[in-house]
Order: sequence, then structure tokens, then C-alpha cells
Amino acid sequence: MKKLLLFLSVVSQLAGCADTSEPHPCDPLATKETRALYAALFRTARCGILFGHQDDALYGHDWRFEPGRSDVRDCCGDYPAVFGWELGGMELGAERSIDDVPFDLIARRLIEAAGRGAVNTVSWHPSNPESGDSAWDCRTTTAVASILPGGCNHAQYRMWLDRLAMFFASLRSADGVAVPVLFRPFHECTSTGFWWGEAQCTPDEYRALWRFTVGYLRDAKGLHHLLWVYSPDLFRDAEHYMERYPGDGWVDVLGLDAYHRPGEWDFAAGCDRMLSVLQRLGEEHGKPTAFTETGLEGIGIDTWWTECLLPVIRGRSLSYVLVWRNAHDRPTHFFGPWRGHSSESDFRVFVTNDKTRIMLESDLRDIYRP
Ligand code: BMA
Repeated sequence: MKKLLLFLSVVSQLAGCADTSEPHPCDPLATKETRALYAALFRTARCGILFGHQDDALYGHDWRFEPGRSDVRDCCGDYPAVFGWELGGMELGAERSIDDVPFDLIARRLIEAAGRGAVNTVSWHPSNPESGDSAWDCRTTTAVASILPGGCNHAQYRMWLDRLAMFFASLRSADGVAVPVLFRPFHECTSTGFWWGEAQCTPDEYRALWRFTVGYLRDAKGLHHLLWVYSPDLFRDAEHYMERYPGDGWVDVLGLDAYHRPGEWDFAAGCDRMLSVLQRLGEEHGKPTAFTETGLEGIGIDTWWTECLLPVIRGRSLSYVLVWRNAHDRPTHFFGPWRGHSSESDFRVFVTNDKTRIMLESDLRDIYRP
């Protein structure tokens, strides 16, 4: 018996990266490339953790719109495995995002990234539908209710989604195949920073907004290349994390957004606690998990990568970890490495460390191949 158990454990360890059982996304009609990507998120989590960077291919700490350039590649010779992109402003019909990036450039770079075999994830900071001010306008508590079916801004919300749908539909490879995207709307719902935050709407309203959005893009607009990522901010416990959860039929990936803010909370202990809960919830719900946003603004600790980030993700079954953007126009607003920064060499140690495999773009193989 003991021998049999040992044999089975060795076989299952060897099977690790090569497991072929296919998990299904919450969209029953997900395209085969989307299903392949979803399976890859489970598979890669058994081998290592994909490294991601927001807006990496668009601009960096002191440059903007240079084709092929990337702060991550400048530092370690490889692109990130996950590219984050931002759609804020698209809902209003703008041609450029709230970070002043043309949406057609985002589409082009996103398609290129997928063509090289990388993963794409999209965030969205839509303006407050009641006031017309930014996503950060939390003056009212009725914005979410106002865009739900029956609400006074519902027609406007459909128009917003129509614009997003056109963008998503335009994401096609040269041979016409829809490029799968991890869509992460209404993020950080356990914080009070956005008009959809926990002080601004009830759990029922939040869930209704999520489900309407999924249903509209998937069923009304016929988009079947989106995977849906739920990514609360800091949370107290599993109940708090799940309080606004739309349900297993509406979510594909369980995420967490948590920034290192020294003096505000204990990053090491807090991440350890929250990522453990996340891992358990992922197992219980059969979903992959990801550290969907993190970073230390300005990276004031030269060894942040190996001494702060690595210890909290080491040994975890996370599909990816993504650090936020390196603004080209705000010298201290950066979360990723850049050439010449004092944490650059530590970043190289981080991506080559032999304890937890940190995967970059060239570590990915055929993630879209069914
Ligand atoms: C925030 C900041 C903002 C930016 C927004 C959307 O965290 O980086 O400057 O506009 O993300 O990218």
C-alpha cells in the first residue's frame, strides 16, 4: 500500500506541468483558444508564477510609444509573460485612455503580445456614471444602482458596454482568430476608492452589476474570448472576500489587489494571510488564482523583489503576479523595474531565483493552442 501511494505521488508530481484535463471557463461557448488559455493558467501555476506588468509595451519610466521597448525587457532581456492594459475613458467614446494612450495602439500592442505567446489582462477605470467625474468619484452611493436594468443611467451603461464590445471584437490575430483576454472589471470592490466600492453599493447591487456586464458582453454581444477576473482589494477573511462574489458561473479567476504601503499595513504577514485564503478558495471553487495588482510605488527598497515580493508568492499556486505601471510623466509613480533604477539588479535575481520559478514571455509555450 505504502509503495502504491509513493508510486501514485511520483506519477502525479511528474504529471504536474503536463496535466491535460481541461477545466472549463464560465462561458460555455468560450472559444477554443480561450479554453486553452484557461487550461494554461492552471497548468503554469503548477510550474511557476507568470510575471506581469501594466502598460509595459506602451511606455516606461522615461519613454513613451517606442515600438518593441519594455522596461522589463530593458532590465532582464525578456518581456513579461502577462501584459496589463487599461480601458478607462473608452466608455465615453474617447480615442485615448485616461492615461493618454490611444486605444488603437493598445489594441495593436495587445494583439502583438498574444502573437508572441503572452497573456493579456484588461482593467477598466470607468467614470462615475452619475457625475461624469472619474472612477475615483465616490461622492454618491447610487451610481451602481443607476446603471442596473431599470436604473436611470442603464441605457448609458449599455452604450458604454457597446463601446467596450467593439474594442474586444476588434482584437483579432492576422488570421482572424479572436485574441483571448482576462477582463478584470470593477476591481478592488472591498475598498472604498471607486464608485463601485463597498461603501458605495450593496453586495446585491455589485453582483447584479457584474452579472449584467458578463451577460451583456457574452450573450448579447456574442463575445466568447473573455475570461472574467474577480479581484478584491485587502480583505479581512474568506467571508469578506466572498461577500460580493458574483458566483462560480460568472467568474473564472480569483484575484487579489494588494499594494505594499509601508507604515499602513504589514505586507508580509497580510499577504501571507490573504494569499493563503485565496489559495484555499481557489481550490474549493475550482478556479485559478492570481496576484492581480501589487507593487511598492517608487520601489524605495533596493531588494524589494527578492526580500518583499518573492517571500510572499514563493511556493504558492498563483497563475500570475502583476505589478502596476511605470508612468512616463510622473517620476515617482512606478512599480516595475526600469534600467538604471537601484532595484534593477535585484529584479534580475528575482526572475532567475531557483526557489520559485518566475516565468517571462519566452517561458510560455503554446498557451493558445487547443
Ligand atoms: C492608477 C494610477 C493612475 C491611473 C490608473 C489607471 O492606479 O496609476 O494614474 O490613471 O491607475 O491606469
